[in-house]
Amino acid sequence: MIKKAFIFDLDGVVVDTAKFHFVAWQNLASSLDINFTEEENEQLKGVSRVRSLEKILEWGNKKIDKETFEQKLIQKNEEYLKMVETLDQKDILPGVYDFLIHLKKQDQPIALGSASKNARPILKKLGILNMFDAIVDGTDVSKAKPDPEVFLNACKLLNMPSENAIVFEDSIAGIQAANIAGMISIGLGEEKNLSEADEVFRSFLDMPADYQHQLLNKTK
Ligand code: B16
Ligand code: MG
Repeated sequence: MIKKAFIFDLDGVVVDTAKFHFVAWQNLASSLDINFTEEENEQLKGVSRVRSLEKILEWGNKKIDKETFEQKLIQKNEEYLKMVETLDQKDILPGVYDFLIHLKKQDQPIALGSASKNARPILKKLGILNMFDAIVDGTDVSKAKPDPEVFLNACKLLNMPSENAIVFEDSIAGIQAANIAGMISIGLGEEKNLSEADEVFRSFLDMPADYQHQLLNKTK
C-alpha cells in the first residue's frame, strides 16, 4: 500500500484553542491598557507566543522592559493553560477523530506540526496523544511558519520524504510553509483566506468519503 506522511497543524485543525488564546491575550492587553480585537487575534493564528506579544505591543504602541515582557508571557500562558484544562475529547473539531482512526487502520504515518509549546498537554487532554507517530511543536523549531522547518522535521521523524507529505493547516503561513516544502497543502477554513492551498475544506466533514484514498494517489 502507498504510504504518505499525514501532518496536522493543531490549533484550528484538530481543536479550536484560538478562543482561549483570544481571552488570555485580551486580558493581558487590557492589563497594559491596550485594546485588542478579534480581528487582531485572527492575525496571531499560527504565530509564536513571543511574536504574538511583540505584535500586540506594536499595535498598542507600547514598550515594556525585558523582565515585564517575560512576566507577561508567563501570565498569559498560565491563564491559557487553565482554559486548556477544560478540554476533552468532545472538543476535537468535527470529523478529525474519525479521519485519524481511519489513517491508523491503514497504518499511515501521522505527525503533528504546530507552533504551540503546549501541543503535548493539549493532545493528552483530547485523548489522542498516542495517535501521533511524531510531534514537532514550538519547543522543537527555531524558524516560524512560513518557514517549512516544522513540517520538514516532522517528515524526518516519520522517516518519509517531503514529497510524500500532506499538510492540514488553517493558517496562510502554514499553507505557504507546506507549499515551499513541495508538500500537498490542504486548507481548513475559508477558501478566500486559503486560496494558496491545493484544496480547501470548511471542515473534515466536508471531504468526500473516499478522500483519504484520493490523497494517497495525489501528487503536487
Ligand atoms: P503556545 P498552531 C499556534 O498553534 C496558535 O495558532 C497561535 O495562536 C499560538 O500563539 C501559537 O500556537 C503558540 O502557542 O502559546 O501554546 O506556545 O496553529 O501552530 O497549532
Ligand atoms: Mg493553526
